[in-house]
Amino acid sequence: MAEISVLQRERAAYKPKLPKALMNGAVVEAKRGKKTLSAGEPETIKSLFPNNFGNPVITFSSMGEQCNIEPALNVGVVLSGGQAPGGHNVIAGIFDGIKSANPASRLFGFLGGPSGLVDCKYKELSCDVIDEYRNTGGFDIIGSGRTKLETDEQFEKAKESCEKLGIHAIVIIGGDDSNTNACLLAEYFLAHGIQIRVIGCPKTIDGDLKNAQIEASFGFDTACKVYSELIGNIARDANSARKYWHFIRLMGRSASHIALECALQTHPNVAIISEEVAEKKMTLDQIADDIASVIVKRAEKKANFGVVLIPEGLIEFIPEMKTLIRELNDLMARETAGMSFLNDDDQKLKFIKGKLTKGSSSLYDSLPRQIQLQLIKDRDPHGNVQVSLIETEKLLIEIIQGKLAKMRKSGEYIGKFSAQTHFLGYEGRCAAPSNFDADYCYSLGYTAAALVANSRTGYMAYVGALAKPCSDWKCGGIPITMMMTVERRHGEDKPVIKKALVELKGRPFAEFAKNRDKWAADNCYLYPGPIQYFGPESVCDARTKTLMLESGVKP
Ligand code: FBP
Repeated sequence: MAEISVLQRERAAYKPKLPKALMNGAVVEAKRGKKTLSAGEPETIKSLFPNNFGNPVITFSSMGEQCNIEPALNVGVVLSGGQAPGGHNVIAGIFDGIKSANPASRLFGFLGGPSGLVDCKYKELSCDVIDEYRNTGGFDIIGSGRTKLETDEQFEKAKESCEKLGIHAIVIIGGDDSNTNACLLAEYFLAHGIQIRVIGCPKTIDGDLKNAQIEASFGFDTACKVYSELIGNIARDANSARKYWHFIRLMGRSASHIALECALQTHPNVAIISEEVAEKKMTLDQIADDIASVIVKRAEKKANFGVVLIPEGLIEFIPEMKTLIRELNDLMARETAGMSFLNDDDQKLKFIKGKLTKGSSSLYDSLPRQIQLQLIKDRDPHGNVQVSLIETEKLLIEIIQGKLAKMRKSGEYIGKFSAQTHFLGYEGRCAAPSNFDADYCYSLGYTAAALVANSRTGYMAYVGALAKPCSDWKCGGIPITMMMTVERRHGEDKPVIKKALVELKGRPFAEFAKNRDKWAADNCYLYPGPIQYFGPESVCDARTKTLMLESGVKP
């Protein structure tokens, strides 16, 4: 057997807590709510999902005693998109849930993401395999991938894979796009009289899959705790050495939930929130001005050090950059063939600049060459720029250096500016799940199994009242169509689950806005330290500040 760490060995014994509703197994009583609508554009969503639209919300309560269902359930599971702590516990929850419904049930993991389902690449997940992965981070039990599951041809092949293995239901663990596609698959199966059910689970460290129904996506809690530990350590170093400004870019493709949560956990001198930048229509130059003014003020107090948090998605929220990126995306989609002949970076840059509009071309020209090249790297399968590859922190430092040099000449700045850069992303995505994520994920998996046992399809597993102790959590299923609206993507109207951006009128942002001037001027750093798996509940079971504030509880 492969060697495992001491912590991993001890942690394997952790028994995730389950809500009361699920304590007696996955065969639970399902209460049906009223008919539902969609988050937006109900007529269009209804026309696209005639078989799923309007389904009621399902709430589970325990039936009191364990009972078997017949026949045994064969379930397939897919991990879709970026890793998020707790994925293995979702799978363990599904496994234990279907076994509780009937011990002869079987779980098949499709390998490497949605493509595994299409190409029927799978492995059966036995009790031994599941036990090896309980409470561990990562998605390595079956791997993940970013293949989009959206064509009829793929759906047909998915059906063939399921029929070959005698699978009754598929659970797709993914973000907003993957859950939208889970619903498309559920609709296709219903429309073609195929009896296979499809259930989704809300995953993403980015925290942007949440809405009136879903309180949090799994992985956000652990990832933010890992980043906050590291930011706290860096802040303490800054406060000890007193000679560096640390610019820390944080993952989160689009929304700034991670940056905001980490700011609430660590009290940095500056934290940029992309949604505020967009709302105030700020330019790159204005953002740099704001940071420079904090640097200047702190220098007056001889504090030539500090910590700046930058959300990874910032670049796409700056209106002028957004226009440039949109033009680049279209251009690169249109000119794939033309560009494939250009091997040399200089040729590529010349080609691109010649095709941009005047405004975008001069903005592009003003950027450092490194950033120009990062902006034309390959797009992701959804056609989006891969923001994790763009070093916004370096771009900002370069602009700020120029500003400080000018201010020094005019006597407005008397300090010394020396910057260090960091990018925190992959460090947190596969961490061993916190107690919260371990419990939440296990409950999500168990709930997915209960939805399957109740013959539901087109639903997302739901576990709520998350600020309360686990035993009081509510569970059930939300019809995925209920969260949908229509958005224009790459020139086409598409059904989507709306991404949740940071609410500028929401409590987490208000808490940050109330304190940020004090955090900028003084050294108010908090040092959260590493995630604790053993010890007092107040530490081990702590929720994110975002979740507590959104639930109306003062953290
Ligand atoms: P998901 O939306 O699939 O959960 O992934 C989120 C994320 O971690 C982003 O924060 C980041 O921008 C992106 O994945 C990085 O993707 P990759 O793993 O392909 O480098």
